[in-house]
Amino acid sequence: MSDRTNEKNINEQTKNENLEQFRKEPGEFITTNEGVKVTSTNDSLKAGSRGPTLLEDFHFAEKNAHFNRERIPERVVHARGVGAHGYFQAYKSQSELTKAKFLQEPSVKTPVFVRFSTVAGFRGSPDPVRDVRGFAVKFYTEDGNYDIVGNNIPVFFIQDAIKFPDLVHALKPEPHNEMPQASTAHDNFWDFISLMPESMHMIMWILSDRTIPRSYRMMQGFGIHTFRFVNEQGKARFVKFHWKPLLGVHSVLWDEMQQMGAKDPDFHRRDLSEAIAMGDYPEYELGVQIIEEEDEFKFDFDILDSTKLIPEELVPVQPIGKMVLNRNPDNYFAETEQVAFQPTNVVPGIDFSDDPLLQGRISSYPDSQRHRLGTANFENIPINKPVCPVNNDQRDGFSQYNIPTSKVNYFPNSLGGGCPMAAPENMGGFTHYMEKMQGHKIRERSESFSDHFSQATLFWNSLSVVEKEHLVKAAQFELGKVMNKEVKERVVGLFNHVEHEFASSVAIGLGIPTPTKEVIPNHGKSSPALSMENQPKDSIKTRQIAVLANDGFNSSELMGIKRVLEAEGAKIKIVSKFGGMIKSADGKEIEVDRTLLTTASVLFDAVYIPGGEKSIASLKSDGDAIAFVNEAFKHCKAIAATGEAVDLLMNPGIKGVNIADSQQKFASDQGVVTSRNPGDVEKTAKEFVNAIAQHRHWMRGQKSLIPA
Ligand code: HDE
Repeated sequence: MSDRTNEKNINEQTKNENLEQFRKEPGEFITTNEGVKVTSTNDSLKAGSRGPTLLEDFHFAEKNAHFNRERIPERVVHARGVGAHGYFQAYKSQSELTKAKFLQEPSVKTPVFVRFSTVAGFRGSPDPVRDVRGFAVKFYTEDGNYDIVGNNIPVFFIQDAIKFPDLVHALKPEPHNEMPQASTAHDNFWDFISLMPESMHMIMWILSDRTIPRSYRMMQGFGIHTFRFVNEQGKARFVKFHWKPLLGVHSVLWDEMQQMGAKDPDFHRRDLSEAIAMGDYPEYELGVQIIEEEDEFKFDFDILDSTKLIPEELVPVQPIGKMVLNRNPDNYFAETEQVAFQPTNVVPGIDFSDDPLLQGRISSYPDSQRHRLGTANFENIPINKPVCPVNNDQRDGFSQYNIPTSKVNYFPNSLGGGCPMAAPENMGGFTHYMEKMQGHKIRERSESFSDHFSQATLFWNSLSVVEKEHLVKAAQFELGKVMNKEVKERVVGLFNHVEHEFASSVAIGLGIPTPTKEVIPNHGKSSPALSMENQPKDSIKTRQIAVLANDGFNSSELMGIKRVLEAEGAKIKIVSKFGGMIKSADGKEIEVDRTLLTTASVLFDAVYIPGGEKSIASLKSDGDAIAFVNEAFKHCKAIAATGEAVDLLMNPGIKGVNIADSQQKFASDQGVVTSRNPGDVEKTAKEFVNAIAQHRHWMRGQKSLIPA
């Protein structure tokens, strides 16, 4: 197999080919790790068939010893994740801003590996939880690996890396009983937060719907810190990174997310890997906010403070390229678990800023990888291996499996012809940006980091009415799980510095005294780009639509609606009482994808019920089917019914939908589309498409009469 690591022309396939030499098909016979064929792996070697096992059984000993070592420490945070391969392509050369090679040539597809994750839960915890999501991207560039290790929220809890261990201790399950799992709704977390006013901006984001995303394919990513771009002429500018998903930014309801966690704990990783397997490749645009060095101090916050964002209205996000995820990993452990992301990984043209949170991360990640992967040679692991040559004299240590052939392992040397030698900048050597430094050695925070509330208020002001309602409820939930009353009161006290009305609403839900007066007057500013409601909603591509049907369904209605939805890129799943095939009234058969027992409405974006007397009669008397529709309604999803199915929606068991008037003119503005007329299928389908594209009909959520 050729060693691609010495090739210069990097393209989308380079990393894949580079991995190919490590892929391993199962051979014909079982062997030991040393390659000796094994006659049986069912019985250990014994003294007589009922006798004790013999020490001599090297196959048994090896098999067990390997098994005993199959776990490595999980990531201390972001333990639960899912990975995908893909490529990145720049829209045009960014040479004006940076000399980073992967941002120069639009025809080049730079291979990438991405890992999405939750933060708090252990490796086996459910995906659907309220949590920040990690959004880590490794670019395998011709100048070495470059990583953007970001989150789906543009700010962070703390300003200085030295507080990170405290933050993580507080947010993880409490140490005495290791509860609760994958949740911050507990005393320790909120106790810490109540004493950390700098976390208030991030807390507003955490309590918003951003932390309950519909899909990894439908959430933004942010580099958070301010970095530097440096061009060929040595000119530097500050830069912030943004990933924007082309499918839009969408979240679900908290009640729904909790149920999803029980019905399918793997929901988000399944959603990602199934989409990729079906050729629906997730795409994200990379955008940058550029700040000239001379503008460093022109904002009313410090651009080195990671608890602040730069509103897009002040500095627009310029799209510079697109990432496409088009291949699932072959093996979870080898790739997704062993991948080692490090903000430390920069390439010429990209550099750090003095953000004290970023500065701390630079040394922390490699240290974490050495521990987790058990060796300083973790870059040898195939998924971490750069696609360009790696040359240095750091040779020995656990699991070195390159074979350095030169006898010279020091620099400077003459015996090895001086190689490998230092690369001057014009030969691609990384030169740290010559930032001018001055200052006293001091443990102190800059005064410019001291406003902890203005941007928290900005975020609140930017949300829609429904988003605000969700946020208040989330705060009532999280703090409602806190046992200590003083902690609750302290947090609400901090909320009162963000927004008086918000703090008062939370207090009412908690049954604690409402703050008596406003502490800081609301500045009234907002940033529309922060609200998910203002994100485009124009497509139903890859949306999962449940079709509820039993024997006797109306085939022309079902097929008519299905055809239109599929033409728009939606995915249809037939959900029925039993598996196998169901037969329409006119004798046509269709295969059932899921039964009411094995799925739930929380795993879908919308529900369609075709008519057909017999099918509807059986659905009407099926509690699971009724609950399916009720739940979809409660979770504000688009619902369509044709023919006799309109009667199903009128069924007294179906709460909410039949709030509509007796003319069966259902609240179509609320995403319920109905038609009894067989000639209307095309029109109904189009209305349904529009209703699904809205993602959710949130206003419906205000009606709380649905028992589901
Ligand atoms: Fe991380 N973080 N972090 N973090 N982080 C880790 O690295 C750390 C921070 C983020 O899919 C760890 O490999 C410190 C901010 C992601 O593999 C560890 C500080 C942001 C991932 C670590 C931060 C992140 C990690 C755990 C404060 C968003 C998962 C094991 C200075 C910009 C990457 C590991 C993946 C993982 C340390 C703060 C994002 C311990 C010290 C801010 C997406 O090294």
